Amino acid sequence: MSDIEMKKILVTGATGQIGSELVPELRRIHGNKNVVTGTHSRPPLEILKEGPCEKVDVTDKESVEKVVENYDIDTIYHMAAILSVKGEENPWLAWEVNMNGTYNVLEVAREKSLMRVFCPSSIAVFGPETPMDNTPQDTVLRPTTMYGLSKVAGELLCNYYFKKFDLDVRGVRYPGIISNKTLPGGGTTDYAVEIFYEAIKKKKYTCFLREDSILPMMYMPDCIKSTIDIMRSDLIKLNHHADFNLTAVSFTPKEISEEIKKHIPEFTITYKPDDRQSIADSWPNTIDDSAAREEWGWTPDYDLPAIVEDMLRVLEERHKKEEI
Ligand code: AKB
Repeated sequence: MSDIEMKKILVTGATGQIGSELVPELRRIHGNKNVVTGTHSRPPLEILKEGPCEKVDVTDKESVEKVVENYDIDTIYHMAAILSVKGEENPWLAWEVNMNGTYNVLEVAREKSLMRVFCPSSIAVFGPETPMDNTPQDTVLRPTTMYGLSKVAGELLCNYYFKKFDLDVRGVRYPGIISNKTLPGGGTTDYAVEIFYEAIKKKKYTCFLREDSILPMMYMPDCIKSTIDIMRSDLIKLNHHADFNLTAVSFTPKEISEEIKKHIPEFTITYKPDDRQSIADSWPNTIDDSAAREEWGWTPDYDLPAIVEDMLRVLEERHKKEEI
């Protein structure tokens, strides 16, 4: 299927950190009216109101079905999920949204013979027994969080739907995503976003992870690029489907703080590790994403200095306008 044939898109979880930047980009490519913002609890940002907005609760299959029917949807980006920290606070909700929500989306896609579905996974699929450095594509998947186990099951389910029902489901294992429009909600990698807001507003930050806690990360423009590129790639070239390793850069809280200090010399950081540290400790340091590079041409554009420079530039402007 060429890009032009992808005409009617539904994005679930569209008001979240990634969804709120993915929708405008998809609308730029496909036209405002062809991309439906599926929102649940958070009200959509103004920009998301430039095209159709519908209430979609992925835990209620009928609510997904209704929008798919009414808008003649052929492609779903299923971004709704409960992340790692929120998932540990409320594992029952994480099960409901991540397991049953994904199952409902896949079932609607199968029943309505949709062309393509994007189901993101995460580095949370890995666990303490996984090799931590240059984590291989195909390796031990024994996570210790509800989020992680729901993502492993989600990947397996998506791959099952591809094999059993010929449903073209694709997905990547996102690392921590750094962005400046919508705050992430309830993740372990959230410190790498919060640190910028605090650096600009207060010139200091207390980090909930240890200074040497290294994690794989990515800037939002790379995240959006990867999401759209994998959906545009040729099915015939894909050996993997819903479980591509993906990364851009790995760094520690100390390293990002030192990079920030190059722009804001008075910035200080202190460390007060909490429960989130054990989640971070169970995730890889660095990721081998060669399968994504080989099968659909993945390459990131932003390294740590480029991320820090751009984040500070954008957030400084927003701070001057009193938006943050
Ligand atoms: C989280 O920290 O839970 C997420 C993720 C890595 O999937 N950002």
